[in-house]
Amino acid sequence: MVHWIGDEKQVITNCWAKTDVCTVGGECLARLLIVYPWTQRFFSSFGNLSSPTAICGNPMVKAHGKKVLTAFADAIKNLDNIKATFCELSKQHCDELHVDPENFKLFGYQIIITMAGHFGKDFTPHIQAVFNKLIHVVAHAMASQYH
Ligand code: HEG
Repeated sequence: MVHWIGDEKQVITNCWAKTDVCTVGGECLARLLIVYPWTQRFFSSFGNLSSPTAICGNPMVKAHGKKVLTAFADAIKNLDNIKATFCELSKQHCDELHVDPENFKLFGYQIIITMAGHFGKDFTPHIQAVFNKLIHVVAHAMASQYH
């Protein structure tokens, strides 16, 4: 189980309270699809992903990014129970969606980059370190039911 130390839980909840899941979610998924174009293969039903402009303006990308970040928000509400929180989603991503678990980390990095952009200098190295820990815990939980 993950050990949260010092002010880590506080840092996460404070920062998340100022995060607009809708905007940040869309930007994270768009960045994933642009920076790591091979991830587009999972979203062939999402319509036009032919250029960065198309991806950023695609309403299905925005909606799905919001959905993923909303699931992330569930992790933040259950910081001591992240593995159990993602048990079913992990099974689904393994058995039905066949998403390589490496992609969970790549998505997490986009969360950090997007938050850094939104918060600017308020996104201190300490806050970045705490979120880096969180995204690795989530990626680990999302991979926990793979076989
Ligand atoms: Mg996944 C569906 C969460 C990373 C590809 N993802 C979903 C759903 C949730 C979710 C909540 C909806 C499930 C449902 O409606 O039953 N995803 C989730 C989390 C994370 C993640 C919390 C990472 C940390 N997903 C992820 C990555 C990819 C991916 C990295 C691919 C590169 N997810 C994926 C696909 C679907 C979902 C293809 C189905 C989309 C659809 O058909 O609507």
